Amino acid sequence: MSRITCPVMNSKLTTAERAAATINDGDRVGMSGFTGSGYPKAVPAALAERAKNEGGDFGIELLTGASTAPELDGVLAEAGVIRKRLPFQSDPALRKSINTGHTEYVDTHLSHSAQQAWFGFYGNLDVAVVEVSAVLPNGLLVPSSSVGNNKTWLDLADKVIIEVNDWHPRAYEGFHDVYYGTKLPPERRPIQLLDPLQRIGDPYLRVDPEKVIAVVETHAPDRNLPFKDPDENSKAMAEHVVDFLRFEITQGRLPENLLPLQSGVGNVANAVMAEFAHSEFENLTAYTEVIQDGMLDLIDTGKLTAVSATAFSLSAERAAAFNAKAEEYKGRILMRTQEISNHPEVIRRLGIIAINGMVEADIYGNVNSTHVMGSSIINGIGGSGDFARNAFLNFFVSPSTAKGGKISSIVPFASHVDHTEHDVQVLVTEQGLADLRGLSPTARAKKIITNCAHPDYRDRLQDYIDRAAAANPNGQHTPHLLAEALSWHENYQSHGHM
Ligand code: 0RQ
Repeated sequence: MSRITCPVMNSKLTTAERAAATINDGDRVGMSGFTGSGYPKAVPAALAERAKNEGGDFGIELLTGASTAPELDGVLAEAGVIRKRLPFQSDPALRKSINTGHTEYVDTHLSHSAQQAWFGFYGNLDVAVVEVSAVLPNGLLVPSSSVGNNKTWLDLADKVIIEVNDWHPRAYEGFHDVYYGTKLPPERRPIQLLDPLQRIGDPYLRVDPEKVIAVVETHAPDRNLPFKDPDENSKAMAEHVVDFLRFEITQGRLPENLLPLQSGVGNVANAVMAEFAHSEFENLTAYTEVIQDGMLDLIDTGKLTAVSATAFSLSAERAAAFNAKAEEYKGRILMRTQEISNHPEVIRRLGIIAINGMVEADIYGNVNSTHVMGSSIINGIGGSGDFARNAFLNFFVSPSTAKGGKISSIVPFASHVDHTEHDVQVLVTEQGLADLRGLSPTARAKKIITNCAHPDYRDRLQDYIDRAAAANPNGQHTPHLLAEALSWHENYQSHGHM
């Protein structure tokens, strides 16, 4: 049976090529998609093809929810179409386009992107291209595997293109909660969300049918990247996190079933979730952005009773299993817009435990989540800042070394700072865990070097700090040797090791 049961929307059915032809050079386009799910699968490829055929320097500004997939960011970046992009991305072709200076990349916090569009900070939105799983007889849209910024793009865009993908289970109806109460300051009101599964919005996205210029049918899976099986390092990090949470319970600082969890993207974050499965914790909840395999496993074993998120990011195997029995997860998963899933007010109120990956941290606790050697972007800050700064408790996790030990993830000075020393509470490597709460910079440095740095780099870090302290009699608060602070990175660039 067709997924489009609205006569008006049915009358707009067309091909991806015709839909793509309505997008103009220079347009600002908001597309759906968050961590490889719920992105349009056909129109971006048709647009890339059209740009290639036309030649010249056809280009658009592209806004999404977060990272997408080869069928969106990949094809458009390879065709050289993306002039400007925001917010989070993780596609290799797009990363290259950004790092070689072809694409301008604006790495905003994920909770900021919708509101900044509403504030008018990005200019007019010309087109929205949004994937949904069904269109109801009254024209309401059933979202698919991510909600992201879709509500905002549909509301703000002058023209709308809808992709209806019947690969998604029809049972998605009832999984979503789209908040329509957002107003601009000074009209804003408190967001009355007191529990991860509490509904505060509608199950559907709305769209003005007058604005819909094309509807395209697709049948194509989400990106569905495989996860690495947790290695020894990620298991060790996961154990440190879980042990620490146990300790916090004994100290009366956390309840037995913890507080709602947020887990970031990547293999390490997924491994931490897997570790919870082997733990004694029960009745856990999550208020997060992304549901990866590890979190779905926790729901299956009954350890996790409620999850609020904005997107799935599953392996192909797990996505197939979910799609086959989606109905059974209803009532335990609620998918929200990213302005709500990542809302500082809600994160602060619920008291989230945030666990995110990092690239490097410095001895004083500044964290780099995004850049290699200060210059080349990997993915982006994503939601890590939204969650970390407003969390009850935050963890940043990374192996203590990268590139076969040639890089230390603990450095004298972070080559790029996403999370300042003021925001970072607990650092974790396979070596151990440094609880930085309530510590001065020099006390933090001692803990980070002793507990987190790899033994191969510990003495050199200590030597750095000792010499920095000796050289700065009136700079004992955060002693640095400015000429040497980034010398480890320089060493790597010149000699191939830190
Ligand atoms: O590169 O694959 O080429 O070897 O960085 O590193 O160890 O596989 O870690 O998959 O957990 O990702 C920070 C990138 C970690 C991720 C980051 C190299 C390393 C490898 C990946 P290779 P791992 P993970 C909410 C949360 C920001 C967004 C965020 C991330 C690659 O967690 O993007 O937190 N975070 N969002 O070799 C040079 C170092 C390095 C290094 C690692 N010190 N120097 N390269 N690498 N450390 C979700 C969303 O926002 C959507």
